[in-house]
Amino acid sequence: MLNYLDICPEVKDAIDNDRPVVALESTIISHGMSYPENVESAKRCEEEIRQAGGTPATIAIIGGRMKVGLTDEELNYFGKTGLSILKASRRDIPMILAKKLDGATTVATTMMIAELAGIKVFATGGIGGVHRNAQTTFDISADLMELAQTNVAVVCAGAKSILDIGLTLEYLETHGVPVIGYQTDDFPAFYTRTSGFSVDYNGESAKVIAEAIKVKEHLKLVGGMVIANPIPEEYALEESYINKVIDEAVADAEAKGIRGKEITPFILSAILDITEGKSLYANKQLVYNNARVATMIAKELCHMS
Ligand code: PSU
Ligand code: MN
Repeated sequence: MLNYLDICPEVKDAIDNDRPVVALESTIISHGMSYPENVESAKRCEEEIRQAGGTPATIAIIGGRMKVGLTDEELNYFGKTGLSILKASRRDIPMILAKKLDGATTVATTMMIAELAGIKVFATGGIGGVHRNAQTTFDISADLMELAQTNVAVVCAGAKSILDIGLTLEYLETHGVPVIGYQTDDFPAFYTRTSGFSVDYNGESAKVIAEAIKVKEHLKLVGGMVIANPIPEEYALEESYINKVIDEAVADAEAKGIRGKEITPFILSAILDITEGKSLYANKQLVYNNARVATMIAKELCHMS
């Protein structure tokens, strides 16, 4: 296994000495934003984690190696190469590694690689989920299966309403994945602080969330955890406005017959186009906020046995 995994010295040192480490994904860099904004925002995420007292570990696949912690050069390469890097979900790993290709890790593969490296907390924007009309398309993100089997806590701003949020929460319940709100009773919908659905539990502090992660570990309960951290009020978008934009983007994908792994990136970029940057600003701010909360949780975890 270690033969495919490169953990950068700074991250390795932090893991070995039980200092807080937070994983970050790379699909958001190569498929979620364009260059050079994607690199700037990836660096700012790392900076937020450092300032909060943690070590960032951006995860990606480069030349068939699973990288945990990227150099500035690697991050730049990833941002510049952008969309021509393969979006790598769990099923893509064997061929990408065998062919020594590059891969942008989704929530699913970032969790998988974080677990291999011994990292317990991961910050991202939004998780994938059950798509609208999954009854007929069967389109359910591999992120959810990963949450069912991989022991990493994912701090996110909920899920975008490009998905069927109700069905996504049902799926997580079936698979025994705890869904915890960070200082909220509502499950957030990425751009907005509420979605009309509740979370199972309100985690009032990073400490109580870290305690829940520890309990899970002690009892050997397999699987991840969703920590839903709402976008800060000042950056939230107006609900009726963004919902209309999302409906339009989903309809566009349907009309063009977009399928499979292309759907999520297509809809995300359609939203960016329609909102002319407004959604991008909110997106960045909520990821920084998730990076800060993830670091607080990772710090608490380090103090527990
Ligand atoms: N949802 C977002 N932003 C994202 C993604 C999803 O709001 O950037 C990305 C993440 O990397 C996520 C992936 O893991 O898309 C899910 O893709 P799919 O639906 O094809 O599983
Ligand atoms: Mn899908």
